[in-house]
Amino acid sequence: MKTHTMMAALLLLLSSSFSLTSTALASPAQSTEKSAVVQARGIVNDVNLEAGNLNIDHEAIPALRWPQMTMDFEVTDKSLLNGLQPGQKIVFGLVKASPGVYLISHIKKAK
Ligand SMILES: [Cu+2]
Repeated sequence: MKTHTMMAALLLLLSSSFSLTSTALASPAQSTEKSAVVQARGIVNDVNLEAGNLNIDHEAIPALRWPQMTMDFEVTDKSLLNGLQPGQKIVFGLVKASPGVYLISHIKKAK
């Protein structure tokens, strides 16, 4: 399973080799992001009700410096997955569980 820990390390590596922007990654503004719910959009590929996770093709999430990608997410409550089908467009909220690990805390169907 992909994790954003590796992604973050890669992005850090890339940005520091290109310029001096690595100092921006340690800015105080980062700390306010940690407790916030980050909004994102995507399309459901697969839902696993028993495991409490789903695979999403998500759009880029600038607030987290994540590019567009396909990945698995766990949810904070399995009931969030009720009624979701592959192909469903969703708007969802991410909360930080641990460094580089985000859980989906809410899901809304989108058009
Ligand atoms: Cu991702």
